[in-house]
Amino acid sequence: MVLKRFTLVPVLLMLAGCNITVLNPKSATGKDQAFLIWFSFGLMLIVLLVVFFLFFRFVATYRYTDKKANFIPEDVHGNKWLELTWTILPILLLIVLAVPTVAITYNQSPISEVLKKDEAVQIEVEAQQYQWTFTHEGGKTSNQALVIPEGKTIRLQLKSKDVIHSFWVPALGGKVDVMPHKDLYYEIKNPEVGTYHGKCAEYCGLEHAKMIFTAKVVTEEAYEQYVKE
Ligand SMILES: [Cu+2]
Repeated sequence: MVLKRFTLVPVLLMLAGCNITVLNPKSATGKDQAFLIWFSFGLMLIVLLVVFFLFFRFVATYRYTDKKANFIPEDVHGNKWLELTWTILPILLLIVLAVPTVAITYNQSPISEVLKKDEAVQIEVEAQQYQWTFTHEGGKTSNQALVIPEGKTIRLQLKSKDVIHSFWVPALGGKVDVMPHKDLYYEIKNPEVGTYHGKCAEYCGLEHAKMIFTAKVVTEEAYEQYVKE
């Protein structure tokens, strides 16, 4: 027990250095994901509090004392209401958790075909060992930076030249597997101006760690200019 308490210290110190951008989202897509994290965390916290409350109450109420040395509890055969409670409550909790999870997951899942024409800004993202190539509208390409306009729906056409990679910009959205022989379209909605880190989130070979890039969200005018340059 003592050992456990002390091993926790370096772990907490390590976490203190983490910049958890997933919890500081800068796009509608990222915000939905962060909402799911906090929502499930909140539900878990409620369960945890109830369990701990009951645990300590029972420990306090039913602890052994000299007075109870010869106490033999009454035999009971189940309790219909208690059993119904601990069956129905978890089912309700799971339903409450499932509704937003399914809605957001379906809403964000990548699609293999775009059927409708819309206003989305389309950018081709090609992954290969060990770099990304972003082809913006009008044919402008870059290996270092994905440049996108703020406040729009950005539709990324994800392609892989070789193995499975995973596209991830923690502050904006992802992770989405990038598959060879199968293009996927993934949308990032309503990004906010800023420069964010992007990476490959699927181990893809010896130099996988070098598969990083920057995602720059710029104003619409700056984007128009970047594409024309
Ligand atoms: Cu990769």
